[in-house]
Amino acid sequence: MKTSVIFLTLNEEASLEEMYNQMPNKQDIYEFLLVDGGSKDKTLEIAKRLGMKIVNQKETGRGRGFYEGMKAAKGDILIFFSPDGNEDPREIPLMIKKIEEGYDMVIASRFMKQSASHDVTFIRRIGNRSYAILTNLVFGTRLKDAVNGFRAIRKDIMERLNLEAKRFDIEMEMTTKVLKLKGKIIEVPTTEPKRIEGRSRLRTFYDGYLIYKRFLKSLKYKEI
Ligand SMILES: Nc1nc2c(ncn2[C@@H]2O[C@H](COP(=O)(O)OP(=O)(O)O)[C@@H](O)[C@H]2O)c(=O)[nH]1
Ligand SMILES: [Mg+2]
Repeated sequence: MKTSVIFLTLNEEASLEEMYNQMPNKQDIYEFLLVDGGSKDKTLEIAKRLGMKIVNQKETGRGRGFYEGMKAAKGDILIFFSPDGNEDPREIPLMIKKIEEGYDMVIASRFMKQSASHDVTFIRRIGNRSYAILTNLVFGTRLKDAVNGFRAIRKDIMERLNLEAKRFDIEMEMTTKVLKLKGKIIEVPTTEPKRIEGRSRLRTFYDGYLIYKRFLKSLKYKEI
């Protein structure tokens, strides 16, 4: 199967190159895409120099970035990766392997026994726990981290999700709708380091509200 790694950026010049360099087994990756939400810094310049394919988002927001990345990607397996320092690219080979074994989506999980996060605050940890509990109650799953953005998914299943989220509710939408389609999800443990530079764009309470709303809406999802 061919793999596309899709970087999501909004002003990540400080960490982009370092994270790209840390990607293991680059020769096994079919393409590196960078979906940009309107960076004003040197992000695009660096991506060009690294030979990545650039997608300038038509619509703003991280959620639309996931969608436009999927549309542009040619691989059978899509890996969504945020190069701000929060994600460890060394998990990618295992994520690819799990898809090749037959899973539809693989979430790099920050909350398994063998996992850790050096980035989530106390409040966000509670929020994240509640998203997993809700998902597990409704679907009978045993997820620990329903919403981490670092994930692999089969392109053919993602194309069936009719994704609508504009912001940080995209991950919840993907998880819920994959489960609605009876897709198989597995988590692999990861350690989340701190962001390298700058600040998170996620607004804890506003985006938390959007995530709950998106979960409820996605529960009604039916494939047409
Ligand atoms: N393409 C795209 N990427 C975005 C957008 N907003 C944020 N990102 C990227 O998404 C990743 C995660 O964002 P961040 O603000 O760190 O959120 P957090 O990691 O959930 O706290 C980073 O790599 C950002 O550059 C957007 O509108 N479009
Ligand atoms: Mg981050």
